[in-house]
Amino acid sequence: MSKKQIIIEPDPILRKKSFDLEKVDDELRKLMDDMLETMYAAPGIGLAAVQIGILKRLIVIDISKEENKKNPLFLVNPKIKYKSENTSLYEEGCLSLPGHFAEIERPAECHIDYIDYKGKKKSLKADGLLATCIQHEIDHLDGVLFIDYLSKLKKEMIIKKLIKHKKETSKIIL
Ligand code: K2U
Ligand code: ZN
Repeated sequence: MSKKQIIIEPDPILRKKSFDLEKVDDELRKLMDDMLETMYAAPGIGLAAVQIGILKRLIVIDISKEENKKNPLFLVNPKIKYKSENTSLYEEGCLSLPGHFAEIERPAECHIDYIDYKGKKKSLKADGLLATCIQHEIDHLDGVLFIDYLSKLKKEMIIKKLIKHKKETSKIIL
């Protein structure tokens, strides 16, 4: 397994739509393993393939808090089939927007169809943080970031700060 570089906003690839996968094979499972290792190391509770520069509709999630009770979810070609009317508020962050957090309102419950790590068709009903995380990650597959739900002013302020962050970190000579 290997950790991958996470792409930081602003970057045009984060605004592109990802493509469905044709099949789940060992090569894809290796990519899912690498994404999971990258996510745990960040650390994060979710990661979409586009965040490591791969335009495939592929997500890994693990909202378990305990270090020794990992419970990863591998979502291939996830499709939202239902979103509840009632909503919930969570403070969201994103590994592609380091250091920025905001309260985002989303449907409190969602149902998805997807293909799992072994290539089997599955369905999942999610609420709470899992529902929020699934919607956050599927947004990534459509080129949408959580800052898109903020006011123009707040979004532009965050992007300006990220441009400065990228300039400063790109100067660090290892
Ligand atoms: O897309 C990402 O970078 C994954 C986010 C997942 C997330 C989605 C919704 C709400 C919170 C997080 C990262 O894991 S950001 C790191 C993080 C972890 C736990 C709570 C908040 C932020
Ligand atoms: Zn994100």
